[in-house]
Amino acid sequence: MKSMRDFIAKAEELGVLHRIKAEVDWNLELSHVAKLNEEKSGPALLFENVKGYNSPVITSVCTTTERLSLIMGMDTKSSLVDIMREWVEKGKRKIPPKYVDSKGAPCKENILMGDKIDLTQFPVPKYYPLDGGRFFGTAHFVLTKDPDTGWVNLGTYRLQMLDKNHLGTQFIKGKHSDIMLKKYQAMKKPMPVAVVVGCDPLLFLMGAARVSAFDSEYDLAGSIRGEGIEVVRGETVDLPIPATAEIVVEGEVDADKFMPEGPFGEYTGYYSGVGTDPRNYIKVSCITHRNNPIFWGTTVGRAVTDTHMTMALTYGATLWQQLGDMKIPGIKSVYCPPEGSGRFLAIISMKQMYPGHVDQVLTAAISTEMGAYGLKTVIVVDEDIDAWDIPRVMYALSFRFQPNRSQVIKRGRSTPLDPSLPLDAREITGRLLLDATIPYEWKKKPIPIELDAEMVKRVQSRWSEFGF
Ligand SMILES: Cc1cc2nc3c(=O)[nH]c(=O)nc-3n(C[C@H](O)[C@H](O)[C@H](O)COP(=O)(O)O)c2cc1C
Ligand SMILES: [Mn+2]
Repeated sequence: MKSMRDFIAKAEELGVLHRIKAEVDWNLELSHVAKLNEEKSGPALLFENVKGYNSPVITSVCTTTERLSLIMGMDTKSSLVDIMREWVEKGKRKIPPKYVDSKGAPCKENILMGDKIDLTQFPVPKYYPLDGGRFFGTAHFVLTKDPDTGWVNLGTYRLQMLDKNHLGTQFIKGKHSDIMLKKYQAMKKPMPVAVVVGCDPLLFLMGAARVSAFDSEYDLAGSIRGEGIEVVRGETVDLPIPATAEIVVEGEVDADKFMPEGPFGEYTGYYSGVGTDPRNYIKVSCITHRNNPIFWGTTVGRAVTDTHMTMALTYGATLWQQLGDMKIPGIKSVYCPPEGSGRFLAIISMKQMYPGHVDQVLTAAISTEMGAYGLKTVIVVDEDIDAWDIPRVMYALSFRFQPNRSQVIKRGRSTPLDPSLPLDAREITGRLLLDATIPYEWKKKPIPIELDAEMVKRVQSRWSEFGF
């Protein structure tokens, strides 16, 4: 799979893509169709007739594990944990992107500069009634380059369409684009960026993943695909752009310039703030797009829908990957439930091998790049329980967890989107570390009740005699 068009063809073959031919308004109607469809785990939607526009919009691409597996190139019966395991395995090597001839690259079919730049030519949705405007960037990523090392980053940070050549950004403090922007600021230079909307869907997953600092998400994507992602240079920025991208917006961000942005109906199920906030913005220098470009959006908003399934995979997989990078033995599985958008709650199943091993895993989890930012609760269970098996996790919290002994509260960096904190004090969060295991060092452990194996066999052989 190399492009959004490849995804559409495969999803259609599988019967998990639905084309909507009726006219739909970009203003609330489109997002509401998508959201209601996603609440029922419905198909990907291709809106072919958006009011006032000639080009289509796709939504609901990542809503089900079936489609996430399709994107990952896996058996479509795979579970979220299977997909994460594959991600972690593939993440052990890196395949960098490869430059291809930009002549004939689909993303260069139309090149618009100067007066021709007009973001409103695309059917950009307005998602929720109280949103500050239309959001150009939801299922997209922003490409930036570290001015010192050349590290290329892909990050999904919402983008509001402010007018025909400005996009409002929200690079949360400490995100990789923010780290890079501060370097450009110190050099008194604007930061070149490229925004990609519509592409191989794997690249959007990469944008939404907490891949560690200094690592390029492109290299992981290449490893998952088994070959380098094909890229071309931008027209006005020296950044590697996926050759098959549907829409590319090039421009620059000046760290010292601001425009009002927001609010937006975020994945927490609440608005990101009240009213607008002054934020940095992208000043557009060039737009390139394919013929009949496919605009891509995700509905964000209240869980569980498309964005939450995306983040359950991308945040869960990167937490697992980063624990792996620490080379801690015994980690069996990691699960970050989509109900918490994959980012506030993590469950880790492990085989204990020495005293204090659970404490090591609990504190390691909140020290990873993923966990150090906003993760609020970590639960560790023994290896006989799968991290994703919520009823068994509840069992462990009831029968193995002991608040007297195994509950630790720490402090750490929060997301400004966390609605459990007051709007004006969202920098720091508490973290709860729950050890729901049977202590390794106990000489006498609780004796589990087992059924008598012979009796089970006998009863099973007589089962029908009992009138079942
Ligand atoms: C739909 C969607 C919207 C997001 N919006 C933002 C945003 O506005 N700002 C932000 O900092 N992160 C946002 N995120 C989370 C980032 O994509 C995520 O933290 C990612 O790791 C950022 O890339 P980086 O680690 O390379 O900085 C969003 C994620 C998704 C899936
Ligand atoms: Mn990154």
